[in-house]
Amino acid sequence: MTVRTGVIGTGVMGAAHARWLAGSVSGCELTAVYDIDAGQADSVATECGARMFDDPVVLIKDDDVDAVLVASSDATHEQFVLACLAAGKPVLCEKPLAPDVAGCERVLAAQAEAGASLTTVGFMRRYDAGYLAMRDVVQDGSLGRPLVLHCVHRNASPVAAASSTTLITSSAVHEFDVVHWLLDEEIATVTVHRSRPASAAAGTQDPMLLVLTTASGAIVSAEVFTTAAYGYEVRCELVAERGTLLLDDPAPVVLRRDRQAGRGLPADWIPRFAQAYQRELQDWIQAVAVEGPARGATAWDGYLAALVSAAAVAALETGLPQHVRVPERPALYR
Ligand code: ISE
Repeated sequence: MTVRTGVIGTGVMGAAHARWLAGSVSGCELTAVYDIDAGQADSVATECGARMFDDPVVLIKDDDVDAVLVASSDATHEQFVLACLAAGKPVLCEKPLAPDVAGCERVLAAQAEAGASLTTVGFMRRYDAGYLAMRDVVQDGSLGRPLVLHCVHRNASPVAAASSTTLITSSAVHEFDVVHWLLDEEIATVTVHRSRPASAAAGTQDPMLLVLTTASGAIVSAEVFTTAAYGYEVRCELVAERGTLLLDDPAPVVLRRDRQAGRGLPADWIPRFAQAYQRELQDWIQAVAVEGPARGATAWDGYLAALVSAAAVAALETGLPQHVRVPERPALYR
């Protein structure tokens, strides 16, 4: 079966997804695109040979669309995921599933009603070779119990009109999912420490340092710095009982010139995670084709990340540690 896909939101991320679905992912075809900016949608539609829609809900219901990728602005994710669930269509939603906990709860309820796990959340780091290698070592237990995790998340510049809250719900949220997925446990508490803001921070709390503890007692430091100027960089180091694991910048080539040695850094996350994104898309398409459960992050994972985001926003506002209260997972919720 060829999966006919539609993309809602063709900004930087959505356009990249559209190109991959049209060009490098097998077993699928890009048939439809929509963007609030019709010119943007039109140019992606023309480039990728897809139909441009002027109504996202019409796109979702269209007979030539089997599955939908949502990459519109964060605040609109929930409404489009709900429309996909109402139409009984699988949906890959870019992170966050919704910026707030209530939105994720509505998605979980709609999915339970649909009676199928139709939602995948785009936490692409789960498909990155480096993070996967780290997870293998954590799982084989050879290093003993994880004790400390240090995460660094730096952007050259923030994506759109960023606020301190969106630095948490849109950027730090990757770290929340990584901690949960890598250590296979839930985050129990969050504290947010403020540095003095960078000159380019434009009124936001940038950088910030989040300290998390996990249910089993590991501790995590996560630096989020989105106006780092020099380039995009994600690092992660695990300290365990019998050794450490370091996910460093993966650029394979070291350039030596003028008495200096150095590795290039990408301008943003797309080159850094291009392979991971394409693996994520391939995996999703395969799951849709066989009507199997989605294998990436689930709606429940998106909900867990939103619970931590909400606690982090409260921690930032109050300056106090916050507990993350995770309710019992109802059997139907994935
Ligand atoms: C952006 O939306 C992403 O998804 C990137 O992966 C992340 O690194 C960046 O901070 C976000 O703003």
